[in-house]
Amino acid sequence: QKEYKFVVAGAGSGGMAMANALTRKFGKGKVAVVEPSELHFYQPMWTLVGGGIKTKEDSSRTMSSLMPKGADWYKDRVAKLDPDNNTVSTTQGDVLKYEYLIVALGFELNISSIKGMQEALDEDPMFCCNYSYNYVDKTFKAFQNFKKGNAIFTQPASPIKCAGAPQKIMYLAHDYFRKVNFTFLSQLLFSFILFSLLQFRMANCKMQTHIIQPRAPKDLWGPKFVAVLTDICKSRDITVNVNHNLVEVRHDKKEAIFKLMDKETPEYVTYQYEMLHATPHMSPPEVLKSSPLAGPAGFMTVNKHTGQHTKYSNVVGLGDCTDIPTSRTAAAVAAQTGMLKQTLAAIMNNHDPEKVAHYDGYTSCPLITGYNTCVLAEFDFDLNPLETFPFDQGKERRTMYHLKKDFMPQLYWNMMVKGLWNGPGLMRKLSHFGFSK
Ligand code: FAD
Ligand code: UQ1
Repeated sequence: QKEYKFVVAGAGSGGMAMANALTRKFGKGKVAVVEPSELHFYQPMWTLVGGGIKTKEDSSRTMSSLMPKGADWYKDRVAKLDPDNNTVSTTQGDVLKYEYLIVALGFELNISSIKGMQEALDEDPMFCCNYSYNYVDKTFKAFQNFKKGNAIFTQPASPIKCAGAPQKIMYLAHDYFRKVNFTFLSQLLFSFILFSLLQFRMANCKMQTHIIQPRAPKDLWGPKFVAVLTDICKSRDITVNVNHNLVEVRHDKKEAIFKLMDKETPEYVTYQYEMLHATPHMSPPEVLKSSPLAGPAGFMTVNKHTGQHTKYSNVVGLGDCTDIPTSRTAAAVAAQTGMLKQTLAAIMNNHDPEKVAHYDGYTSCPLITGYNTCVLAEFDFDLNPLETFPFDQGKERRTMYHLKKDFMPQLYWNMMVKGLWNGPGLMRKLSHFGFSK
């Protein structure tokens, strides 16, 4: 058994930022990081990889190049979280004792929840998914090989990371097909199968109460940004079908089977697809779901303003695996690293974290709407816009496209993973001369 001041579980966006910040502050030998992956991914780039704007190699760095030198990296999986004994065990049998635990285990993809999805990913060139590094480069090839028929983009009936990503790739596809300008364009039925979580919540309360935060699309972005997206869909040939949940793919027949969510008795509808971009269900990894840190829905239960665990006071969490009720993004994670720095300082000094940290739910989704346009949605827990820039961000803008494509990766690799970026709160205040939340 080894003893550390801090153990960080998972070194994705949140864990790597915290590991670097804590090692810088507390020095060598104080921080242990448990992370099995050889590569660290800048996942927000995968939309651009899918659109053929970046390569997938652009989105990754070796984990070792980002890991703080003074931290001990256990290149292994967390096998057990035991907060009653302040230990984390790894698959290979290391037992790490901690004073403080930082949990940032993210979301894993549940591809098997859609029957036939794995086979389709492996065997059908026109079936793609930007959510996986292994398959993200299939998407642009599918764009190029698309001739005519339905291009379908799905969103599941459960919380996902970056809820905008399934739409962003649809806008890119639409823009790409439009630019290629085939004569079949007039016959093209472009279906966007967007599941209405609001109705899902009503239909579903009875049977799936384990989903604690099923948010309606209009709950996802707030009214301002939903209005913008609705107009964009209307003004292009995009059909929005709600209440459909993808349950099966028969790629040999090019069929996608959807369950209709607003029916009392199960009803299914089959769509023929030429190209299908599917977004699978996601959830925190099993090791977290089955631990005492998780609530009934499988998420780690934390105070939404401080990130402190609701029961274990020396355990904090951030990012996708927590039950913080905001849209799950790297932008939210950035703001949450600021929150956790304050929370940990308070806990270590026996102060009440709630008096020091007050995360407002800041999250952001740069909604790519075409090959040179983007709407930068930013909002808080109550879906009030929290816009960084002093102009109306509800418009499609080229500047925001370049912010997403050129500036964000630099910000991520040079600041965020190093634990030096706590989100744009300060920028927002400065650009609004202090007249912003
Ligand atoms: P992650 O970064 O996913 O890290 C989790 C880490 O835990 C991983 O390194 C994993 O290997 C590790 N892990 C898992 N299991 C174990 C285990 N048992 N033991 C140890 N380690 C383990 N966000 C934005 O802000 N803007 C965007 O435009 C945007 N677009 C996106 C587009 C796509 C296609 C995707 C997939 C995501 C996008 N995101 C975007 C979301 C963003 O990437 C995530 O919200 C963010 O990375 C979450 O950070 P995290 O630290 O919680 O989890
Ligand atoms: C952000 O901070 C962030 O994390 C690094 C992102 O993830 C890639 C984002 O997409 C956005 C929009 C932000 C917010 C930052 C600014 C400057 C608006």
